[in-house]
Amino acid sequence: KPQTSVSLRGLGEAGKEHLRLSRGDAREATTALLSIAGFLRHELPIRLARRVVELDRLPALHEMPSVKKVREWYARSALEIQEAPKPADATTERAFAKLLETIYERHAGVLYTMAHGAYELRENYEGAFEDDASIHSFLDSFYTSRIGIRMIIGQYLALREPAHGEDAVGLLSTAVAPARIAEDAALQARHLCERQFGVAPDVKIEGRTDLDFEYVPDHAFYILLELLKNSMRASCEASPEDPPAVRVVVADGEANEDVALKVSDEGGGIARSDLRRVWSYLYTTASRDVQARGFSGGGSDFAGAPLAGLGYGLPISRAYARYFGGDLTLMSMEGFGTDAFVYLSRLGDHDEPLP
Ligand code: W6P
Repeated sequence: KPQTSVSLRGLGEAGKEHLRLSRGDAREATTALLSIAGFLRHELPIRLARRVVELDRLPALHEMPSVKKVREWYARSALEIQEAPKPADATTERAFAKLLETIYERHAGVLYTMAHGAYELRENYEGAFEDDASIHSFLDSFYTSRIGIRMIIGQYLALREPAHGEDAVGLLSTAVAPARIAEDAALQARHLCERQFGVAPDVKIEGRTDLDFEYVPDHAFYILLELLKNSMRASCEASPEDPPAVRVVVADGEANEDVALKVSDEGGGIARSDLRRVWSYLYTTASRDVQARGFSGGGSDFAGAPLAGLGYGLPISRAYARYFGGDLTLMSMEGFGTDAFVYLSRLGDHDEPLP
């Protein structure tokens, strides 16, 4: 069956409608939730089942024990949602939300487990698939799909909870201030950096520091934290005594298309021929020990990861930016430093990409 796209605008409008109705009487609020729950009960088994089919068709990777485990999670979740009683009143709606909470948790470790699957692939095939374009494009679509699934489940579950502040619409916020998010991410990145290197570079935030727009703050935070961690690591490795400051510039054009962010470091840059590896899910610089354990932690995608993870942070950050129609690119000057450009779409009417 075909999947149905949602857009930032669509999510925002449905969410605001629900908030408006929940200020009225409880019956109307339930009606709004029932319509979202009904959409999810129809949509999620389709999205999940498609991933099962794709996982089954993958060369080599589908035999890895970790990948089989992930396949089983997807299959089981698809069936559980399909077999769940149709949300038709407050009681069945509550039960449906409980089920989705369980499923959201079950899939929390998908990235870690798939990264472990890539490690198993390397162990078994000695890098034979490192440049396999079909595996790369599969993983890109698979993680993009996962972002979409978690966005629509997360938005529904968040709408059922008391709002986090007056700008919140579920997981969305009508006033995401990139400069504030960059400040928060810089604080966390500096903390991680100090733990690893004993020092951390300053972060200077410039440009449209007053700007805010409707977006998903968690996504913006994930991307900025990832970029700042990379820049700080490079800066500390280039100059361990006195790492040069990292600069964040916030820009917003006349066309109102995107909010653009630039994260610049003077960490010595990367060779043009190494850029390819930065976007790879199969190539990693992490130690075998880190790989065998998988990512430390687990749980939320948005919790702080160590500075040297499994190398998934950048491609996943790009998938987050692209999910609502934005993008992420890197430009580097080897011998000097690296600029990362993030475009966050503010049009809101881009339909989510559905692999
Ligand atoms: C580097 C390598 C890198 C990747 C992503 C963002 C910033 C940087 N800086 O040296």
